[in-house]
Amino acid sequence: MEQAVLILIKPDGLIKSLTGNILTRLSETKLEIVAAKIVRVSRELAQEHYKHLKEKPFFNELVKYLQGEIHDRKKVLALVYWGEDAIKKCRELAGATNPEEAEPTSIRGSYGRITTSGVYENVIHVSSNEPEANREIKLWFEPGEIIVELYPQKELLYKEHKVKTWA
Ligand code: FUP
Repeated sequence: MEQAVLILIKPDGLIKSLTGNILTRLSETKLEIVAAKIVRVSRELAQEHYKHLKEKPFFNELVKYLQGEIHDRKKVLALVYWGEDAIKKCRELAGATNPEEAEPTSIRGSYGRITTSGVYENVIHVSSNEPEANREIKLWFEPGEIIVELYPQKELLYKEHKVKTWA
């Protein structure tokens, strides 16, 4: 079954210069990259992304982590991969959520760590299932930023809507 998956290379992945290694590992899947961008993560975006963990004691730390406040690297690399069994393939490569339980050769097993405050810094996010991938991809990307039509779209005519253009 062909499906899409959201991948985030989180601030710890970026500050540790792991982007190349992670993309190389992901290329083993032979999936197609259909969207990619660097994002400055707002508090609202981080909270919405991790809303299923809102009640957890580590939620605030987790939001700060995704925003890059812990690593002084305030950005993440967001990508959408597309193809056969994309979620399963990428989650296998990523490894378990807890870096200590992750397969040592997986991305999180190789590069993740647990901080003294107990947050898993696991360098990469991978959507956990199709409904979550759908929700997350729509949260992080606009339709025009993805080169294929993953989900139904509509066109709206915005009047007097301020946009930035090159001067
Ligand atoms: P995953 O789908 O593997 O990203 O796992 P979750 O959505 O359950 O967790 C999201 C993030 O919360 C993880 F990347 C790390 C963090 N987390 C912790 O820090 N401690 C926990 O006990 C569980 C998750």
